[in-house]
Amino acid sequence: MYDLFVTVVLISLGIFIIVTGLIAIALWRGRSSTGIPEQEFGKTRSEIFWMTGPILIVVWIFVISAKLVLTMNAVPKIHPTDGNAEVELTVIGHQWWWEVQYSGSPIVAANEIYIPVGKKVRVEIRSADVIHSFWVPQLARKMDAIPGHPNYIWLEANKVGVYQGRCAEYCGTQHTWMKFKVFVKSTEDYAQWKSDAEAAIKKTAAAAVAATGTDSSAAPANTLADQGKQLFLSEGCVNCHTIAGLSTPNIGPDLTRISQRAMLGAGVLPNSKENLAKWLSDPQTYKPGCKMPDFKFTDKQVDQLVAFLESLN
Ligand code: HEC
Ligand SMILES: [Cu+2]
Repeated sequence: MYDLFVTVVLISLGIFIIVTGLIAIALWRGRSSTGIPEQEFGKTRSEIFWMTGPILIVVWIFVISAKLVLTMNAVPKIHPTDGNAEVELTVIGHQWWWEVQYSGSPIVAANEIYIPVGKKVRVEIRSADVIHSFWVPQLARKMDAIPGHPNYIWLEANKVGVYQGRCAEYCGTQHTWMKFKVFVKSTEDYAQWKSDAEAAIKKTAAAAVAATGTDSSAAPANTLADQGKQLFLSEGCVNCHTIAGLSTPNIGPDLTRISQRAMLGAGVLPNSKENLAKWLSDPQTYKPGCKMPDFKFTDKQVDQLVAFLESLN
């Protein structure tokens, strides 16, 4: 895209210089004339030249642009067998956050994408509600997230770092706060991150299964985290949020590894214990109109929920 951009700019610059140059020459030559200079009519050869020249240039720009668009669109719709994609992701736009699923892995993240450097990442883009647009300006072009119609895009970063992404299609009140980050890691760091995440999810799921094995009604919820877990189950959080082994919906972000998240609310607050408490005590203050209701929790209940969510990692 950059090469095409530079080519087109150079062509335009050349035309600009020729045209303004000719005008400057004409002005210079006619500077002392009074009255109307002699006019020339019907020079067939130069008319053909000045007609076909620009047409050929436009056709040439069309051909090089079309070629690029066709190669850019060539993202396989089914699982590629040529080993082209090293990582496959499904990104789902929700009002107003992003769900990120890793193919062949239980990892489900929210508003964060981890990818290895220098690898082609195939991203399937979906929407859970309205039209959104997935955009990481430094890594790829925009791609719309359309309900019922998956789109595909390549993501590839050649430098380790953190890249800002956002929704690029107005999708309702909190469109502005539908941000995400792409963490580009070295191959080793990425592998480490992936195995840590998978191990943590397994651990949380196993702990949840073990807990339902015992009679939880008889066992008193003695730690703050246990009390938080009871609240999580009784207050309806389980109807919207997944926690491995505990619940499965995706109305809201997966909370299995919420303690590891960089930001809350798709960018509105940096993640910390204090900010998690603020969010839980009233999400509507920090992200007005967002799809998580204000539960009007007491400070104690908020502490319990924070202790529970922070205990998952
Ligand atoms: C009606 C569905 C719904 C219910 C019920 C609900 N949430 Fe949410 N929650 C959401 C949505 C949607 C978001 C994402 C908001 C956004 O960023 O726009 C969210 C965000 C969050 C976040 C921030 C996650 C992140 O990565 O930014 C936390 C933490 C959270 N909810 C915890 C809870 C807890 C604890 C409960 C129960 C007391 C709960 N939620 C109940 C829908 C719900
Ligand atoms: Cu949007």
